[in-house]
This record gives sequence, structure tokens and C-alpha cells, in this order.
Amino acid sequence: MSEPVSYSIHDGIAVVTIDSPPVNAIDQTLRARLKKTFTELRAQAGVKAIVLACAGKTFVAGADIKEFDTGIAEPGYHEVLRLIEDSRVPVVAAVHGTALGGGVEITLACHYRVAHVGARFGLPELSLGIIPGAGGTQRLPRAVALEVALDMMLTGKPMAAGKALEAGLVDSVTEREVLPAAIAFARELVQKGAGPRRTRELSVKGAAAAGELLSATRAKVARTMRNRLAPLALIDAVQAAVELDFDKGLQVESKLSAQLEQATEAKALRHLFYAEREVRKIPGLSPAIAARPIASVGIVGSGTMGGGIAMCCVNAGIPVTLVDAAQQNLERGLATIRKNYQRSVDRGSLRAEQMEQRLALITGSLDYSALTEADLIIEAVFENMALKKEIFARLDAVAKPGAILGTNTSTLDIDEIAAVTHRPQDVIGLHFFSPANVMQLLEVVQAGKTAPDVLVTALELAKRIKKTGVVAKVCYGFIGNRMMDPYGREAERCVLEGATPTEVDSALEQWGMAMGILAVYDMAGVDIGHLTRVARAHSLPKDPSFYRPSALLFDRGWIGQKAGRGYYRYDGAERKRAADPEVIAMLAEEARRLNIPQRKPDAAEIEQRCLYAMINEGALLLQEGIALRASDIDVVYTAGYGFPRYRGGPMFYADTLGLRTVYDGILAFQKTLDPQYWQPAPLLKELALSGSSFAQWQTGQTR
Ligand code: 3H9
Repeated sequence: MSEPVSYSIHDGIAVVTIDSPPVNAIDQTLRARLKKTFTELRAQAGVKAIVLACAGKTFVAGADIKEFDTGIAEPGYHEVLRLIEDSRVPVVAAVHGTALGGGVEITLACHYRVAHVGARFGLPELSLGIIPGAGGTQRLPRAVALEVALDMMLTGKPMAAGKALEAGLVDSVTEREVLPAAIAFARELVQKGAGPRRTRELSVKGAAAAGELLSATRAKVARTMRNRLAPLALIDAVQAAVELDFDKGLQVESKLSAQLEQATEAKALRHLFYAEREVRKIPGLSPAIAARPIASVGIVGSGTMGGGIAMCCVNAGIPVTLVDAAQQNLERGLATIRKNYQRSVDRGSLRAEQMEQRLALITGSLDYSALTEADLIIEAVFENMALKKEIFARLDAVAKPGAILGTNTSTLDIDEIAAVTHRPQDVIGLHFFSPANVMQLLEVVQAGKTAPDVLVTALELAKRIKKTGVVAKVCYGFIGNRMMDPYGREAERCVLEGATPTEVDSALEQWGMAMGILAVYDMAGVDIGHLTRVARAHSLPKDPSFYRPSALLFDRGWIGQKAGRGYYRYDGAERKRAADPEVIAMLAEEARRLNIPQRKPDAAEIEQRCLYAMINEGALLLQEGIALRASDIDVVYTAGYGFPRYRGGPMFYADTLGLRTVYDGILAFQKTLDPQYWQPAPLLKELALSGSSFAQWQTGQTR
């Protein structure tokens, strides 16, 4: 292994190189080597300037996240960065790739910054439940305007080199290789006799108007980043930068960082960081298995899903053939894709020529024979088994040997679909979420006969089209929709017991869900869930506790937003959701008819019932082997179902509560609510009674 930090000196310019693959993350070793290097360079009389650069694909991508699990060891960030900043000769950062978090903070401790035109600067610490704790909260507002600094740290959105130049974060942008450009920049400094420009000695930019900006930002954060600790702590730290001298500000930053690093929020977000990378690793699958090449994709069905999937593919440069049964549908589908892109162009997030390039990659057709060359064909039609089987039989007849056949079903039995083909080994589930061009999650459903290289290809494709692919096995609803079922059942049960839809959804939203489940039903269409339940009625228990009142809404045509009413009314131009007294009366009447006692569950009970039901189903999925890991379930829920990331996902959340608490809660519901319905999953029982957790169980399974 090469030295993580090395240096060489040519003509008075020292080049310090960080080389710690894969992303030059800073850990204790790297800090110690940087300390040693800069201490040595201080003693070298002939050194007139220093360039700090990185080997490999990127500049430092931040602190090594794993170190937060054990605590930051000496030497600390403040000490090492201070040493760099204290250099008597100018230090120039040479940035390529993505300088993230601690990476940006190192560049701020350097005196000047030269960036490759493709470089980006981002401070994603809030997404890990922490703040830029290596002096970032104090130095960034001294390098760029306070408003820009706050925005960078609150959104975490990386800033492109050109913008960074405008903002004053970098001094020079080059289209050439960055290292020679930075060396030339350093030489110029030496020739001009320019000394160090220490960020800490600059004053905060925009300090005069800071009071108003900070209080407006604080109010916005309290509203939009509910239940979070780190964003408010960030504003406290920035306020310290405005009001205190640099060293005192740094002390405030340290104190806040130490508190945040130990909080559940940071642990939950770190858990997801690891979990989102773990999903790509499939136990038992040899790393030698190569993915099949995917140079072109066919999509059957040009509706909302098919169109969204087509956009995902062409966004990644993969040509798409979109096939529909009717010319009218195809035209409508293609027009919708253009309209979606046009919206991005109008917003300024896409250039008009990029839109045209992407549209040019899509070919529409009414003929399945247009799919003969496709490496992957994804069926995205209406959720109907007979229709899907018919399509797969036709695809089997036209697709070339080795082509992968994917279905976008969200609930149906993929083994049954695969069985109509002569190549079940090439069939896989690719469950995109609507709108597919926006939603992060892709459930990759491995059917009974899916070949390992087909699975590997699907996971690679997910990465290529910038989705988080999570593997599930076949069962009704796979991971996401199956767990949604008992969660939604509980919410609908609560409205039958006298809580209003607003009370149910508010309880869930206050807890952190992006949207209450009843509002989700309205958005997705009450008819979708209802008709799915009707279609599988034969396999559902006849027990009245499985009855769902959305049937009443369906019967009246109140099928959600598209009908202007569902659990709520959506009136006026804005179609904002509003309570519907008629629905509330209808539910009360139904409860009387069914003899359901009116207990009016409060927010705490609603939250517990919905979440415990979801967690219990998650435990069943684990013991049945539908989900490979508890952390995979957490990724599904945070990436696809609006589960709050700062709670880590349902299974992590259960662990933070303690599985005994969840288990006892379920037993209590069994007594007070419904002895038949509330049955703790055997795995939950086993782990709860032995004092274990889903995380520990997972470690045992993957060992
Ligand atoms: C911070 O800096 C705090 C400071 O302000 C304060 C300190 C007091 N640490 O994502 P990839 C691993 S907070 C450890 O697949 P890509 C990753 O786990 C930090 N490991 O590659 C994976 O390992 P494996 C702020 C890290 O090309 C491998 O590298 N920084 C780290 O798709 C490849 O990663 C961030 O939040 C890390 N920081 O994307 C940046 N980063 O192969 C987080 C990566 O064993 N990182 N690894 O699974 C990223 O956003 C992406 O990794 C990056 C590359 C865009 C850099």
C-alpha cells in the first residue's frame, strides 16, 4: 500500500499528496501523517510554497465516517488544520473530483484554492446528523457570503467549480490537469511575494445583516426540518462565527459537534450511509459474476411508469425503445416525457440541447419487433396478471437470446409471470416507484429462477441510472408494499375507531413521515389499493379485522386526488387537502354498523400502532428471507416511502426503542384491541426475549 501522505519538493514548491483510496477519506492515520508532513515542511528553509493535492479519482471526500462510531482520535481536526493554516509559506489546495465535508474544510485551511473545472465542493454533514466540525462552520462564512455559506451547509448541495469561483470559494479554475495549474499558481504567488491568506483572519462576509438572516433561517429550519437536531446546531455554530472571535467560535463548534456525534440522529444517518452501500453486496454471490452488457433498453407501456423509466435510462445515456399498443397512448406518453423535461429546462436545471439529446434517444413503436435488439426489456403496464403473462409470452418470442426481461409489477407473483416464458432465468422484477424519474428506490425482485448474472446486471443498472437498488424475493408486495399493508390497515382502523383522517395523518407527519398514509392513498389513488385487495381476496383472511373502509370511498367514486376527493377534499385551484365532514360522518356511520367502539385513539397510540404493525411485518420478511438484511428494509423505507432518514428506517427505529418495548406493545394491543389480528412475529419475539436487536441478528446472519 502506498503512503497515505507523501511530499516532494521541486524548485522551492512542495507538493503534498494525499493517497488513500477509494475516496481519500480522512482518518486518524491520515491526520497524523498530515501533521508530520506539515511539521517537517515548516522546518525546510528552501520551501517557498506548498501545494496540497490528492491522488486517485477525487480530492478528499470527507472525514472517514467509520471513525465517528469509535470517536475521533488524536490528533484532532482542529489541530491539524490549524497547522496547515499556520504555514509561513502560502498553501494552495489543488482540487479535482468532489471535495466533500472535511475535504472542503481542509481547502479552507489552505490559503488559496485552485480547482479543476469539473470539481465540486459540498458540505453534506447534515445528512450525517453532524455539522462541518473541522472548522467549516467558522471558516466558510469568512470565505463566502454568509447566505451562501448557510445554504451550502443546510442543503449539502455540491457547488460546481465555476459557481465556487463566483462565490469566492476558489481563486482559479482550470480546464487542464489541476496539479500543474496549482503549481503554476503557487509559483506566481511566490513571484508576486504574496504570503499566506489565512481564512480565520478574514471577517465574516455579511456579518452586519446576520441577525435577520439567522433568525429567518432558524424559523425556516424549525418548520422544514422537523424533529432534527443538527440543522439548528449548525445555525448556532454559524451565529458563533458572527458574534465571537475565531477561537471562541471554534470552541462552540467543537461542543456542538461532540453532542451531535453521540445523538441517535447521527447514528441513524450513519447507519443508512452504510446500509445504502451494503445493499449492493449480495451474500453468496461470487464477485466473479459479470453483469450482462446493457446498451439499449426496451419498455412496454408508455404510461406514467413506462415514461418515467424511459427518462431514467436516457438520463444515463441509454437508448430506449418505447412500445405501446395504441398510437394515441404512445403519442401521449412521448408528449408527457417532453413536458417533464421542458419543466426542468424552464426551471434552469437542464439545458434545452440536453433535453433534445435525451429525447432523441427515445424511439416510439407499436410493434414488438422493434424490441428484438434490446438487451433489457421492462414491462410497465397495468397491474393485471393475465395482461402481464400475455406480454411476457410475446416478449419471449421476440427478445434476442440473453436479453433480460423485467417486470415493473408492484405486487404480483413474478414466478408465475416467468413461467410463461422459455427463459425464466432471464426474468426479474424491477419495481420502480412513481414518478420513476424522481424516486430514488428500485426494488430488484429476484424470482425463484432468476440467474445470478441477471441479478448483478440489475444492481449495476440501478447504480448507472442513479437509483438505490434493493434486492427482495417474491411475495405479495415484496418488501415495501407488503409492510405498507399492515401500516395502512392500522391507520384505517384508527379512523373507524373515531380518529379523523387529519388526526391520523398529522400524528404520522409530526412523528416524521413525509406524508400521512391516508393522504398517500389519496395521492396514489384509493382505487389502486382497493382493487388489488379485491383481486387477492381469495388469499386474504375472511376475518372482519382485515376489512378496510377505503372500500366505501371506492364505492362512491371518491378515489383520491384525481377525483377531487378521497379521504380528504381537494378543492380550489391549489387543490390543497382539507378535512371532509361527509367522509368523517360516513366513517362514524360505518363504525356504528360494524359495532366498533369509539375510542378515539390519540397521536401517541396512532403512531405506535401504525409503526409497530410495520415493524412486525418487517420481522416476518426477515424470517421468511424476503429481505436479505434488516438494513435493506431501512433503505427501502427511507428511499421509497418517505420514512424519516433521521430515524434510520423502521428496523433501526425498532432497535432504538428496544425490541422488548415493541414486543410488549404488540402484546398490549393484542389484549386491548384485537387478539386475533395482533400476533408478534416469531423472530421479533425471539429477539425481544433474548435482549437482542435486528442489528445483532443481521450481524449473525451475514457472518
Ligand atoms: C465530514 O467530513 C465531517 C467533518 O466535517 C467533521 C469532522 C470532525 N468515509 O459511495 P461510493 C467509501 S462527514 C468512509 O460507493 P461513489 C464507501 O463506503 C463526511 N468511507 O463511491 C465505499 O466503500 P465500500 C462528509 C467512505 O464513487 C467506497 O468509499 N463526506 C466515505 O459512488 C466508495 O464509495 C461525505 O458524506 C467516507 N467519507 O461516490 C461523503 N466516502 O466500497 C460521502 C465513501 O467498502 N461519500 N466511502 O462500500 C460520498 O458521497 C461518495 O462516496 C462519493 C463517491 C461521492 C465520494
